[in-house]
Amino acid sequence: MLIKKPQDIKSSEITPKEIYLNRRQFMGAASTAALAGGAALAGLDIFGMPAPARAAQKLANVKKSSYSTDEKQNSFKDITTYNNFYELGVEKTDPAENAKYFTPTRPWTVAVEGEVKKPKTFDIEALMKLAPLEERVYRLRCVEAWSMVIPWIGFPLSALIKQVEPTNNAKFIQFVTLLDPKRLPGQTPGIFGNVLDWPYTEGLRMDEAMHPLTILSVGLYGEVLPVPNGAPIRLVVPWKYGFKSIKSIVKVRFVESQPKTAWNTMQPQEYGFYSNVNPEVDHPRWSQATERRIGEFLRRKTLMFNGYGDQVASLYKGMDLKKFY
Ligand SMILES: Nc1nc2c(c(=O)[nH]1)N[C@H]1C(S)=C(S)[C@@H](COP(=O)(O)O)O[C@H]1N2
Ligand SMILES: [Mo]
Repeated sequence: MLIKKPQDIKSSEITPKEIYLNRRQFMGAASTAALAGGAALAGLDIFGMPAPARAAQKLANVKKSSYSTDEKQNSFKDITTYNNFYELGVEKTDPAENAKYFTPTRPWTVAVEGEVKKPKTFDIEALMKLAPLEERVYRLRCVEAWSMVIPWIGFPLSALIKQVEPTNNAKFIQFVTLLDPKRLPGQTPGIFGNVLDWPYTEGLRMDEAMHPLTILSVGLYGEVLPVPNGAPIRLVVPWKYGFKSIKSIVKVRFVESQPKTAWNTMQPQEYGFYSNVNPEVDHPRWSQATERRIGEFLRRKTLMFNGYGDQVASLYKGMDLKKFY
């Protein structure tokens, strides 16, 4: 019997067959989208300038954070060309290749609504001034058993939460990615067999959302957030599997009961709501005991809560983490 090592698992085996998209179909949808949108064909970048003329947009006044790891950081190239962003294709290199269809990502707004006293739609530029921007060098552990170290730039999600004043009924927060099949061709009906229920959604319990490690990221490596990483704003929750860290957010909804999330809706027995990194709870189809750090040869042991246990274990005291995976 052939026993596959985790590094040999192809994304086509991890991804349910139904959503493993046909590249030709995707490209067909993408070029239709480009014709409709025009921007990609015109070669415009995120700020509407011709792409070749643009120097990377640097973010000023970014302070260092004591929450950062001093582990070796992955390269900008690794971080921006090895991605999961199914709206732009399922192969790791697809989001970088197809970023042009989603460009420009400004203007952009995020609607904050639901169980809050002060619902408000924030412009991306206002969000970036809500709190001092910090560099947070975090480990990211994907459920596919690989990991990276990424120097995010962002601010605590708690800063946004405080602005809108949640009511006593707010127990969870749901996050929603932009739905726009013209710019995110992976959302084109039929292409993914409609298995992932677009738009991509994720959720956190209120105490997880308020935790100081939880950030909204608007940049990395000193620059505005690249498209493959979820421009212009995405969630980062470092002790949970990567899929919790939802990209290109347009809606933040405060709710009373545990919200629907995209992966949990598709495969509840494989992707729980909590999705805490836990080497003791294997994915039904592969082990979570070890991981491959992108750029390294030897595998490492996966750490409980991705190594953030000292900071977050208390959030789950008394919970059976085999049941609430
Ligand atoms: N909207 C959206 N968000 C998403 C995904 C996606 O497909 N769509 N993939 C998730 C997964 S599986 C991972 S591992 C991380 C990857 O983040 P990165 O590409 O910035 O490393 O994004 C998460 N956020
Ligand atoms: Mo992932």
